[in-house]
Amino acid sequence: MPKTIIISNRLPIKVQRTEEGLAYETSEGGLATGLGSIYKEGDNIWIGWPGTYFDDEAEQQQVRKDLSNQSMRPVFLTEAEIRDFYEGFSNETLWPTFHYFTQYAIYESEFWEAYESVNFKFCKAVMENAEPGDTIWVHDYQLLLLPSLIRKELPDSSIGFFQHIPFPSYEVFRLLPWREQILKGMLGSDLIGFHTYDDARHFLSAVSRIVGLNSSQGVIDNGFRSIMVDAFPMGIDYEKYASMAASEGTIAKKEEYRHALPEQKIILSIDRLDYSKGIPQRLLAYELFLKENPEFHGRVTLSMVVVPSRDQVEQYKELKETIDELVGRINSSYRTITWNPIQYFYRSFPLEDLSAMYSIADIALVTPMRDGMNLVCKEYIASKLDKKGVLILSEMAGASRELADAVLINPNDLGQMVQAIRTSLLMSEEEQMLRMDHMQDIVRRYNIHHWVKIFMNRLEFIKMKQLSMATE
Ligand code: GDG
Repeated sequence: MPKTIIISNRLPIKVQRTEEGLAYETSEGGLATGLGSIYKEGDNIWIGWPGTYFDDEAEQQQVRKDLSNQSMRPVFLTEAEIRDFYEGFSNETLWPTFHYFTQYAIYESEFWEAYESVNFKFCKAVMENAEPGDTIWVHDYQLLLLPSLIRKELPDSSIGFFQHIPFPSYEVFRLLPWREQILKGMLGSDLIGFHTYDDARHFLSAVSRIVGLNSSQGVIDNGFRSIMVDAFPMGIDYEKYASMAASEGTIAKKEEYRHALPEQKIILSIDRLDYSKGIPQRLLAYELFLKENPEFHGRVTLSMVVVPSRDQVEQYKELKETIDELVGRINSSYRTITWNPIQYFYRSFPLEDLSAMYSIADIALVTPMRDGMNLVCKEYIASKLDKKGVLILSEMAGASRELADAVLINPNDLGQMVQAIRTSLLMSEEEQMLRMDHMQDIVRRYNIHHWVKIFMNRLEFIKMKQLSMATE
């Protein structure tokens, strides 16, 4: 019986060593939720790294055994692989290049060699589990070479690939010394998905100019197979966020927050620590807003959550310092005995707290310099049960293509961000509700389950078409 294999760098679970032994924490992320209905079914499996370094054979065996009961197969990475493949090529070469931060990109042949060898390692793990006829879905920029490695071993398998981060324009992509190998790696797929049409268009243009393969209506013919390239904007588990916002726990937390911030307009900002998210620019815009709008002093609070991420990498350490300094400067310049312009948290929160923050916020300020999609803004929309609240959203987030009723801004335009904050604070409730209603329709309809379904259906359609052409 053919099965489906999901592969991503990280498994939807985190394994940790504790004093009592190994502890398993399941991921609540959107991808894990959306694909949960697939990988837990029948013989289907999910292959990936469990997120912790294990060198002890007995410990690895234990992890293997524990995870196999949950339809997961671990790929163990060595310390050198974590450093060169994950922190190195994935996060210091591909991540900055694909987010247009080319000044941060490191082109290091040792990183590339590690990237190739870890992609081989993943391929080996796939081969230990796959059979002809299986459907394989590879995720994200850490595994760009994997589709063609699997194709060599299993020529007739059905392979889908989805990239969660942007695909840059040809002019930026071509800076990578390994651009051709990367594209050829991806072209092992039958279906290649991105969040937006622009990403898909950039990919097709890079394939045409670097590999010399042209496309017609998103389909590339490599002489052996047709490869379809399209946009599949990812959604969230809408019902989860909507029902959590109505839960007793969230309502109690919301009251607690309201009590702590009486009569304040709350502007919410939530991101992982990352230069792509535009956090310093957002702070500068808020500072300028306070300077130009003294009538709002004492009446507005920026509640800013920055979730620690990749803090071993130099640029992230520097970014953290920049944010700390800006928050310090703004708070010390404007605070009063009874008011703090910014509530700054450098940590992550349980989902219930997040839900209360989404529900209570008058404005969500989501202003990345680049973002594949951005799920935070969709979670905010789903949490707004009374439809009151405004979303300020960067044009550079994939989500802006769907959410035309947000107040859209260019994150490089400080003046426009300042104006957007003012407009949103003064927006009538009627207009807020009208805009929110439209956005909720979209986010509810194009949810994570819809996303998984249309991607898998398209992959199946392509395979059927290939089979029917082969028998003609
Ligand atoms: C990549 C792409 C694309 C945040 N703080 C806390 C917390 N979160 C959760 C949010 C949200 C997730 O983290 C962040 O998702 P994003 O989509 O905003 O951003 P990335 O992590 O950069 O994700 C992105 C995504 O992949 C999917 O394809 O949209 O463009 O960069 O779900 O809720 N969760 C908890 N506590 C926190 O403090 N529990």
